[in-house]
Amino acid sequence: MSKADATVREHFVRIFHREPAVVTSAPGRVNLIGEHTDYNGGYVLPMAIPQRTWVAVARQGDPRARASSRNLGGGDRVREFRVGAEIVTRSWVDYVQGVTQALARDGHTISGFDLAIVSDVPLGSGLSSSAALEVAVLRALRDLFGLTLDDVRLAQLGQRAENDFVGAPVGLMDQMAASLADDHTALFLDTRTLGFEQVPLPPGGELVVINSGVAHNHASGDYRTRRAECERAAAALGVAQLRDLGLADLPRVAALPDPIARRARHVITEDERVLESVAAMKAGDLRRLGALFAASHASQRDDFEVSVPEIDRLVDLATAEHGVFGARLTGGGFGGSIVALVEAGAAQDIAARVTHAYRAGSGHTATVLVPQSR
Ligand code: GAF
Repeated sequence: MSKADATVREHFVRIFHREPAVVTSAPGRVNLIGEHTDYNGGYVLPMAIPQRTWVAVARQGDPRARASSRNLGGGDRVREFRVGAEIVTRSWVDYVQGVTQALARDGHTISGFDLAIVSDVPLGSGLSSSAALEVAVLRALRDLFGLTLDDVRLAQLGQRAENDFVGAPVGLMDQMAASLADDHTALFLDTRTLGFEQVPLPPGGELVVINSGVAHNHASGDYRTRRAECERAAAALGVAQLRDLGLADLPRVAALPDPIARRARHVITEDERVLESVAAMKAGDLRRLGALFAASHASQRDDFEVSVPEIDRLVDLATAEHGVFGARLTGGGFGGSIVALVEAGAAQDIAARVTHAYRAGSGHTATVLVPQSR
């Protein structure tokens, strides 16, 4: 049993005074490239991070669900709801309620349960704490109630929980990463066909992931606005999704009014950058991959306008470091984290220098998630 398994077990026993029947977990993710492409039917390239959300569960005799989280707020307070009669509370328990509702709507039968949660995926950091929670809870309930659910379907139900119950109009990338990715290989995913391939990071390269300390919230307006802008652009160009366009369509795209022309240009060029990144990884070309990170960041900052000054600063600080191939905002944006591709062996020192300079210049404290401290 790992230390984390033991921790969530202990939390369960302390709160519910009995042993859990199932203990499971799911990771957060860092997206290497392919941002705001998933809800446009495009390509993404996420990888799991070492930080995870652990869940312990046991059945209850009635339809009540009781949940307690050590990290998500409320201390040891137990949140309770009736399975089949979920009510939005605008708190973390909505992710659990969203999951039970999504399972029922998909035809699965479950009853009441007790559930404990422990997580070290930082909230609002652009590293998918929500998907880690949804997928961990789904895995736990799949085991507990013997549900027939493959990993792709499980990810789709996690997305439904977030779209339909929590009210965040997110795409499928994060749940697919939490359900299928590991922290050694990137998951190259076509979000339209759901075809995927595991692509290892080339030897000689290593990742740095730094949380800016500026939090985001995808249930809020900005993410929704971007998604609506993409849909308007696709409709104006006569396609179902921006995925249906390529670089040859950019002159047509440029004729759209601002800002939807820039939003569409980001998505179309970003899809292309994902494909080029996969090719660069397979060819072991770290310089090319780093250059694609840099181009992706510029596109997110200038065309898609999802960056913030603190993130730009972290990217600039990282890019100025010797041994860095490229850096970019990762995740939905409006705060969150950066990912940098660096020379193998240099990650720890580069991360320390970047976070130090960031604190000195901004007053914000940045946290290094990858590599984990020695
Ligand atoms: C968030 C969303 F949850 C994802 O679906 C994706 O759109 C991402 O932002 C941007 O690439 O993480």
